[in-house]
Amino acid sequence: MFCFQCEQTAGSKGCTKVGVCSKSPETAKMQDVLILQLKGIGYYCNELVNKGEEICRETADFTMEGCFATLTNVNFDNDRFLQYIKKANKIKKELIEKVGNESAPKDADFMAPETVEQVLALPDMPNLGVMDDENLDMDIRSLREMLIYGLKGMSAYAHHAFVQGGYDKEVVNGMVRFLGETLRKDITVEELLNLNMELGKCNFKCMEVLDNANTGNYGHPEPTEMLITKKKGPFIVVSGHDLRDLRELLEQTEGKGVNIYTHGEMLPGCAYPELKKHKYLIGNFGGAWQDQQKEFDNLPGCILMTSNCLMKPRDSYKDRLYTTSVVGWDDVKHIEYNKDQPKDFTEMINQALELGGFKEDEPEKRITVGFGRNAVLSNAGAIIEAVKAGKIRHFFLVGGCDGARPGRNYYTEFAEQSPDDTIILTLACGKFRFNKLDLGTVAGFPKVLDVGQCNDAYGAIQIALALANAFECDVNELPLSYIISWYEQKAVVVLLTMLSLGLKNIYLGPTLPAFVTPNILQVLVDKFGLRPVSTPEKDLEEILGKK
Ligand code: FS2
Ligand code: SF4
Repeated sequence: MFCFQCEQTAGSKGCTKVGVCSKSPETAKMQDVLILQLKGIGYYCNELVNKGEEICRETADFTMEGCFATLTNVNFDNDRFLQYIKKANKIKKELIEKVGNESAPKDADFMAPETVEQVLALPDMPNLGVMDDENLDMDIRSLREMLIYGLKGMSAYAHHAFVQGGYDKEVVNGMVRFLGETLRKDITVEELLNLNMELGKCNFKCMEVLDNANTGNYGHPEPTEMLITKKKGPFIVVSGHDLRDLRELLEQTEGKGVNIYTHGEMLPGCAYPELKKHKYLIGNFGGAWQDQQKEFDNLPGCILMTSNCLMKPRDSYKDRLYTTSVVGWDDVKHIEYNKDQPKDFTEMINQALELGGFKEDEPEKRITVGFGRNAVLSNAGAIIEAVKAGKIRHFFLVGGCDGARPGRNYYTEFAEQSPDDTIILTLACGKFRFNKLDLGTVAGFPKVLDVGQCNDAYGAIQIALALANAFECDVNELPLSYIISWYEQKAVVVLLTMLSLGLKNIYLGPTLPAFVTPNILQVLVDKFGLRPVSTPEKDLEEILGKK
């Protein structure tokens, strides 16, 4: 195996024996084969679009779901990957019959064998995996993989939008075109750079569609004081990003005496009016994803994983863990997706009741969440006044993924050391590094404004664009700096979106992606002023000293 798609990759170079995430070499191979299948499907779908025809909904759904399943910490189940591979063969066959195979690039028509053993026995071949061709220029490989990881990220956002009624043809057409382009052998560095920027723009659209689906279904998040301590009684912990799953579970637990806690990236779910109206959505349990094995150990309740980030389950809670949607782990109960019907959570609800839950209440503690774009921008007037009066000197967007590396203390220290007249906007699971610290208020606002999930990066960018409009300046002239932490591929595509919108001087950490070669890094530094984080002291001085 060879995988270097995420930040915790072995030795900051690549996982070659087994994933640091626990991905086995077998699962890595199943994923590589599926990705090769999807590249071909992308190519043929794009041919269909060029002929003026539409991609059918089933193929679009499958492309997003299959790609999402290969994202870090999502699906580790070889049998599930085999099902995806079989379906990919079927879809591809139909596409070839429709559009022909005359000018297709090599391997676009690759058909995979249909047993796990046969897939695992496939020999090395061009386009299969990252290190498919030892003669490939490393900068081309770097940008090709960046494009593929960006596509994995966008597929996640698209999937979340699709299941909530936010379907968009522009996003689907972009997805298949970019997938098909990764098969081209004559591609140049410049073309690949442009494709990555085009993907960033396409993802902005995708995130807009997702934002509309979320706010259209559940209303705009509103500032909400959320419980972060345990309450007595049976419970279910809901993790991941899928708000539709949260809603369906809330509807099915109505009147049953089961408390619902959000976990990880589901935390902002507590701030949507149509979700928080369910009074037994009582709070958030635990911290970021990398703490789950410790926090779920012997948990007297059930856990539902609706998307990333899933870690190898311990035996002490495996029997009360449930996956759904794209998520999968061998021998863990899986709740199927029903297209037009709600999912059936009965078994999990009954198990939660049997387990009995927490024995007593913990002393109460709350934090404030729910500063989505609407909540922040409805205060735009007061914010602008406070900036003009010198009460707010600077904004930092400290957002992105959390992870296990010790260097991630940078983000806690950055928040602690940021001066008292600065405000931190945050989103995604990186916020767990500082969202429970009492950092007080600035000009009447909480110092830390929680914009939401990584899925809400669209909202954060809208806030920046609206402020630039209000101050009548370029977005890069705002008193706003971006301090981004990355871990998986959604962060890759959000970064591409930010770059494609012209946002400059982004600080990226805790380490730079292993898939970015020194030459490509230099391009990103020269063109966009992208820079690695150093120490909070130095970076704060560099940012604020300049102002
Ligand atoms: Fe965090 Fe994990 Fe949000 Fe990422 S819960 S690192 O996949 O999606 O952010
Ligand atoms: Fe390694 Fe990350 Fe790939 Fe897992 S996803 S195998 S940890 S690079």
